[in-house]
Amino acid sequence: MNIKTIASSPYNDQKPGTSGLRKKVTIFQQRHYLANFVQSIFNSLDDCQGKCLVLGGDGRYYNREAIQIIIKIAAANGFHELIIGQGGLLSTPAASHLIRKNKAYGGLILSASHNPGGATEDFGIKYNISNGGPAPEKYTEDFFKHSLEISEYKIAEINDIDLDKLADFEIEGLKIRVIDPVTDYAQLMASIFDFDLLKQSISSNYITLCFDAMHAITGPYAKRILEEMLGAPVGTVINGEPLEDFGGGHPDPNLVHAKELAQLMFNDNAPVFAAASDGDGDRNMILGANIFVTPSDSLAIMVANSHYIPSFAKGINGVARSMPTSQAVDRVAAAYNLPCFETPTGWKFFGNLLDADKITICGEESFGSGSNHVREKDGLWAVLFWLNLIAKKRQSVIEIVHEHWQRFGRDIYSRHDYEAVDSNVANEIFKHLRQLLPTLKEKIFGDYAVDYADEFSYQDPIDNSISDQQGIRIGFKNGSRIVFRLSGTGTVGATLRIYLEKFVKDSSSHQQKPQQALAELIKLAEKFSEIKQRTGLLEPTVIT
Ligand code: VG1
Ligand code: CO
Repeated sequence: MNIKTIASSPYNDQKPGTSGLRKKVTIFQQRHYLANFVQSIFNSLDDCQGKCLVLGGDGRYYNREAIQIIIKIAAANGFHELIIGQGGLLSTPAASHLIRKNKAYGGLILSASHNPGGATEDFGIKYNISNGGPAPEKYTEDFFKHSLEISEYKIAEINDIDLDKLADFEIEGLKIRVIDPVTDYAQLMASIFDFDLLKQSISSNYITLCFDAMHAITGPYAKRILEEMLGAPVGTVINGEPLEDFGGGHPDPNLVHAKELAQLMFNDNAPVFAAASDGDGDRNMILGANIFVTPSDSLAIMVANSHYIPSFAKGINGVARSMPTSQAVDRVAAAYNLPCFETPTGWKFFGNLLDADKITICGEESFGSGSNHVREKDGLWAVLFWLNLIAKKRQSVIEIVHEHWQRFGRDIYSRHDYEAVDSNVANEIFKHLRQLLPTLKEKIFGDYAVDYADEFSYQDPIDNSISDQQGIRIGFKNGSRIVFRLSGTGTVGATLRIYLEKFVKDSSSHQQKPQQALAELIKLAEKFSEIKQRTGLLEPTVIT
């Protein structure tokens, strides 16, 4: 194989965020930009000689071009085998599974997840390690370091490969397998859930459903699993064709961006169940007739009912949630005597706990949940979990949720995002909050007496690594919390997130509307952070 060495010089902005490197497509299209980053990853890893790499993405604009470039750089760096999803497609959880199943060295996943796609929108790339999970911080810091020092990259002089034909072939000693992106993942799902019961429940119309793939990666997965394997009527999956620009939409499954689905579910003719997933298939939004299940509640409910799912029937080891996720799951863990871990935002922090069998199920408030079956959050897994629960418990979504609140109380929850804020203003807001923290101790604001006010720092219980500055927390004696964080996935300016949570034990107050129930906390959040005042924004950009 002929290998060329191309001289290059560093870009200074290739620092991976919460989930890989995300930038505008136009940034990735700069000369040698993608090649530099990929070479930096390979330089940082131990020897790539003779190793296997999984490769695929969510199909967004620039996916195909990027894959062809990466194939050539991987070949030049000595990889011996490449496993690529047909059409260049792989959902994030499916890629994680393929890495594990094939004992690959790692994988490159091309996606900017829930960010919009298209020529002027976002692209992203993420490296996953051999456990199938996102590279932990010690890796991503090293990728960045290498990217600042890069002076050349290696590229093989081979032709573009045909990504559309399923095939196994060899190019001068390099094995390439273009595989069906869905088959292995679908088999994995069938091994976790009770597919016979689901088939019966769907064919008897006990469960009627709608799944919105938002023109992103889960279309082919959901069609195969829900329609072909489980027998749901054709048309159950809407927006099922992956498009390079996601049909102009924002592939973020929440009530704002999956509006069509929300309207369907708050209607007299609503089906029993509806769900949506994001750009790369790792998020989920769960809806029942006349109810939206917050992701934090969904996590708690899944844990509380996990024994109904065949693969968890023998029990689970423990649970984890990201820090800003509501404490609903903590209540379940306490009742079931399960260890419960609080990690920083981002799936990479669950990897060690899952590998060490400390936890079995984990999740985030940002529409993400998953288990030890892969090392990523998994949108369709959560959907199948809920369908399995409905079928087994013979209860509707609303009944399951209300029963849960009756038993454990309700953590009323909302997140307010302020997007595209000037980065200097955002940094000033955090500086101001840090200064405020020591003055808040023991202060009382109406019904809210401050219990603690700090900046979250995490020490990984397995490798003892420390991650500082993971969000500012103000906890109150009544269990309520306000958390402030800066997003690590945006591509324009800074995104400020405020997470609001109020615990209500008494079931007579469970039916409150979140924004009303949280009104006092929303006011306090502004009083502490001065976000509206300092940014000039009158309202959050997105409320979920
Ligand atoms: C957001 C979410 C976080 C999630 C991350 C990746 O990060 O808050 O919980 O893990 O996106 O999700 P941030 O830093 O913007 O708050 V996704 O579906 O990329 O893959
Ligand atoms: Co995602």
